[in-house]
Amino acid sequence: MKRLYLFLACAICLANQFTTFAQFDLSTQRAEEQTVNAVTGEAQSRTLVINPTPQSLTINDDTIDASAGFAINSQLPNAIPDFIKQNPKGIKLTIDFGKNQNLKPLSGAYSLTINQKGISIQGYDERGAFYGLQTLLQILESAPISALPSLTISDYPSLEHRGVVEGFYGTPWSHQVRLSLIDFYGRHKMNTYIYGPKDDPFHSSPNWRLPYPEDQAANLTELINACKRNYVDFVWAIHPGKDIKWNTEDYNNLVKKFQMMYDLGVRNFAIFFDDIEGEGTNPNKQVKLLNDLTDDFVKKHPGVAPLMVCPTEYSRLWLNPTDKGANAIYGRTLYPDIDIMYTGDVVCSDLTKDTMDFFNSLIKRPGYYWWNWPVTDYARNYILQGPTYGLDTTLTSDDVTALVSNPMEHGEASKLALYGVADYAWNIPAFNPLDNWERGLRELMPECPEAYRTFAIHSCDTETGYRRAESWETETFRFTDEWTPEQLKAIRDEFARATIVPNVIRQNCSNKLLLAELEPWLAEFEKLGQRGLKVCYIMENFNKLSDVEVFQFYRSAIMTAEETKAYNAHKVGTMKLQPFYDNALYDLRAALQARRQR
Ligand code: 14T
Repeated sequence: MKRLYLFLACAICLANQFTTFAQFDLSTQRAEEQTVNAVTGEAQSRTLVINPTPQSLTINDDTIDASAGFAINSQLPNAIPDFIKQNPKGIKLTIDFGKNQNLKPLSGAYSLTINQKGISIQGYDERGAFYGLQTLLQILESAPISALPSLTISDYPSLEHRGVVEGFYGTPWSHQVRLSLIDFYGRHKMNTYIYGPKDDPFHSSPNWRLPYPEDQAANLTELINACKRNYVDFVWAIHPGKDIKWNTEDYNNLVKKFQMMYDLGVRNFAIFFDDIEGEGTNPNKQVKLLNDLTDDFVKKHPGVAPLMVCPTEYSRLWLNPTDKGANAIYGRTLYPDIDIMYTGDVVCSDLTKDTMDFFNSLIKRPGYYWWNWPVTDYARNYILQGPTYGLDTTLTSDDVTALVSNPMEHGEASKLALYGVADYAWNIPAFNPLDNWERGLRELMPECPEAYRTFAIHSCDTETGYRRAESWETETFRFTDEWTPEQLKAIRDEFARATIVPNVIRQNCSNKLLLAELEPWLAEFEKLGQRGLKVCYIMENFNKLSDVEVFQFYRSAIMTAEETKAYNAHKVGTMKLQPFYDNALYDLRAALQARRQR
């Protein structure tokens, strides 16, 4: 609970207002007005759907008939998916890497050409060839096989590291969901999965010193292999700061744990010093630990990447901005190839140029952005299905070296947000939040994207913390306002849809894991639709109904104590729909009383 209060206070108040936790006062902070920025961008119509959006795509007039299959010559070690029909006499499909001099010298860069001579994928590296294949697979899904567009794509990532940090409090993802997410990362050219669930006791206290039990170790090995297949760096993070002692014994404990993880296949390591107090927060000790580990462990183990760190002062809210501050100490003394994570001006913040300039000047390198969205560990009664936005499209890799998103404990339901994270981090200048969201809805629920959209547009905001636009197509009004029958019809229709779409989703969505995660909120959405329809009916017919009739309908529209409790546990429509209902009830009651007194 303490954590929750701290979070709310942190997220709501302005940067630099406080220097220590002790000064937070939730009650005053909550009263502050929180700004809700509108979603930017707009839906585009396009024939090909490729996510992330390629940096350069030229579509020619002619088409290629590949219905006979492909004569494949691939240098990739992994098998080409079965649905690509092989035929030695078919269209030539060449996949190669490491030879094309014209590609950007960036891991993951590739070119893809489709023309009368066949299909050619050239990767800058193996990952690039894999990404070229992912693009081709998406083209094959969105174009008819007998008329593939002749085209040229030249593509590369905006940011070096793109992906996810499983870094939330709450139930860690299941093994099955993690595996499904790792395939999703590969498909959308995300190359980073940082494993750091706060509630894995072998990641944090009390058990960070101990080996994983055998079954969990076996699962981790499976995740590492899934990451390899998808060209994703599996980063194993440790969170030792709650009870670490700065002595030789604990240093050796850390080295021993790293060795155990190395033996399981880990080649990327991070140390998280967030959310701790006491001894562990000492920045000089933290730096010495990271530098020593680099010398004693990283450099002595072939294939291990430079370490990464999440500092204790990971947000501008409570960092010391002076020369003596922890981040300035990091900047001066931490080995320059160690990446330093940052959550921005507050704990859950927009990513802007100013945000990064400020941090980078302290740490003397481009920061590694930890985006606390769509994480809901501070507001677990919401499910976030809104557009990915709040990311500055003028940033480059000189400003920020990575974007990793900290998602919800609902892994499947986080994919919609990650669809946007992947798009932004790959191609920053082209990022179009609303268009990405429209495409994401189709990708994640192809069976009933419209129904998913109706649910999603009313499931975006958390009311506290990081505010997000919600229900932006819905216009609400008070019963006491001047309103037109058209206005009433529009909102009544929306409530009617809310009563219907949960069943459409239940009956059509083939991703049963996603459905199970959404279900508690679908149920509440359905009930919100039903009570919304009731108040609309009374509003519409108020003058025609007798006092007794109004009273009866009014009573039937009221939420029982149990209904309120259930709604509060799984909230939807908090920005427009539920307030419309609440206000309508309030106004109708007052109007009925006034009418009776006349
Ligand atoms: F490491 C960090 F970058 C970070 O964000 N740490 C935690 C993270 O595990 C959590 O998921 C996230 C969202 O709630 O925020 C951080 O947790 C907090 C944040 C607070 F402001 C814990 C206590 C706080 F007071």
